[in-house]
Amino acid sequence: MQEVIIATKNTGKAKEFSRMFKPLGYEVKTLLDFPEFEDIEETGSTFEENAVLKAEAVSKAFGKIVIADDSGLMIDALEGRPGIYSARYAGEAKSDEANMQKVLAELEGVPEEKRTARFYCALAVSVPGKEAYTVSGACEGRILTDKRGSHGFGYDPIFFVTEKNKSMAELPPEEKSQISHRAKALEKLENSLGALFKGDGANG
Ligand code: ITT
Repeated sequence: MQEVIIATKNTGKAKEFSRMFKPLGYEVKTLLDFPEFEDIEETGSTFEENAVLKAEAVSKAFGKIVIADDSGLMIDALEGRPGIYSARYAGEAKSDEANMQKVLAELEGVPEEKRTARFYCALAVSVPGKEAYTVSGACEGRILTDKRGSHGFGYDPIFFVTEKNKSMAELPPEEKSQISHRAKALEKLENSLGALFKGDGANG
């Protein structure tokens, strides 16, 4: 199997990428396989900029093709927050539970029709010596008033997926991997993957 490196230390993302890349014939390696690799500062002001920063830092260090994911939750009633700050919304500790409680508290008293939100994912591809490029995907829904379901990670238990009529955390992993913001972004890369990795002996 061909190997693809994803520049992430997030275990939830790592699992989802492994699942999504398998049928495409790729084995996923992430920064969890290289724990000594230092955290990359996300200093960009958009998901796309941050994804490029992560992909380029890792592809430069390894000399290989690298894909990075920058993603988050955008809530209309909060003017798009937490957005690019989703991972650390309630503080540096990156606690999913604290992040969800903060969102639920901020939306207290906001009626259902005004709780609209979307997950957004930007994927950046960096090929050594070339300029990185990005694709993106989104998944529409609304914020629940309580947590539901036990699958997934991050804000999944409080995100109601309109097209599935279930919370994201109520969806089994194989279903989330078909409809998520991450899946939609990856779909846009699928056609170019073959050409991208062709002849890239260093990655295989
Ligand atoms: P890496 O930078 O190492 O990939 P990270 O968790 O810091 O890990 P981001 O900066 O892209 O990654 O932040 C993404 C956050 O957005 C993540 O921690 C979750 O809180 C949220 N998020 C993204 N995708 C999600 C999903 O599919 N389900 C639930 N929450 C998600």
